[in-house]
Amino acid sequence: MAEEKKGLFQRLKEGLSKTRKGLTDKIDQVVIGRKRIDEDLYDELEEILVTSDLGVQTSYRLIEKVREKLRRGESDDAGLVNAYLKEEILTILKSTGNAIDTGRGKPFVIMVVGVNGVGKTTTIGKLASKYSAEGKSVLLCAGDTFRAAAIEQLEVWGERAGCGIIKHKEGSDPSAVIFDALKAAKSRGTDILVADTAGRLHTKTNLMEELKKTRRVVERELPGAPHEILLVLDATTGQNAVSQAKLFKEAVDITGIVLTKLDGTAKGGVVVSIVDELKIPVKFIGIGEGVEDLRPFEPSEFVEALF
Ligand SMILES: Nc1nc2c(ncn2[C@@H]2O[C@H](COP(=O)(O)OP(=O)(O)OP(=O)(O)O)[C@@H](O)[C@H]2O)c(=O)[nH]1
Ligand SMILES: [Mg+2]
Repeated sequence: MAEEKKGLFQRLKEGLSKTRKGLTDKIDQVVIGRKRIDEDLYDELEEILVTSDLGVQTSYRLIEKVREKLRRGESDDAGLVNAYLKEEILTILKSTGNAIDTGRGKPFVIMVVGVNGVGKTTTIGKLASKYSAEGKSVLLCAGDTFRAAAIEQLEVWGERAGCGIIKHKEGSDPSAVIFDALKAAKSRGTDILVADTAGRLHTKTNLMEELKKTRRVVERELPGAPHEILLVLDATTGQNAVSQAKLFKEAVDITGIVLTKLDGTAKGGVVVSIVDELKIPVKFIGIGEGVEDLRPFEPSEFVEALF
């Protein structure tokens, strides 16, 4: 068990290596060998944070906190900067709850939304495998009726996870598919229903209306559902992820975020920015394309892997 845990942490560290190079390695470079703390140091730090996509506001707040702590300690040991930053980042990340309690409903309904290509279907596949492996019965809903390929893609993930799928033909109304999926989940006694949706630009009003409609159908057919509406964000898009989160929150009141592709970017700092600015919890992170590359977001583990 300890071995396995170490292996998973190693994977997380590897997945976050680009972010670490962009953030903590650079911080080390400006801190190490510096005898005194001066304004230049703070300026350089702020620039590193902003370029790692922590956002201007969050970066500023973090620097002010570090400054305050150093002042209070009356220390001018630059080596403390790293430790203080780590503490402050952890405080931000711990400020929201991250766990998903799937026991809150049966079927427990998770809707997965987001713009095109962020990793929605892949995340659903990974989730299905995770929950199946935990011994729960899972049903998938092929709510992306926009392309035939989207339905097939979800079927492949469903087979891999050994779970069922409810689908209609390409081009049909997504609300009708979710209606059928809910009915099937209820009659089969399914534990968890995960619904895919078509990728849509957060700025396209008609598509956001369609999403609202799908959500309303779920609410009407199963009071208390959807229990989670997860917004998938691609970490490589940096600060644009923050504006996507704002608009999806307004439209369907998302309950959490899955941040994917953290393995491919030095801009993973966007996690901190999202939690700090929007107070929306990050529930999972994606650190690769494989089925095992979805991790529950655990603030301490994340910060340990980063620093
Ligand atoms: N490196 C990496 N790639 C990922 C991750 N998650 C998803 N991908 C890749 O991102 C691409 C798009 O994934 P999809 O799951 O099809 O994205 P989607 O949001 O369903 O896309 P649409 O349905 O077209 O809107 C695929 O090539 C995935 O393998 C991740 O965490 N890391
Ligand atoms: Mg998809």
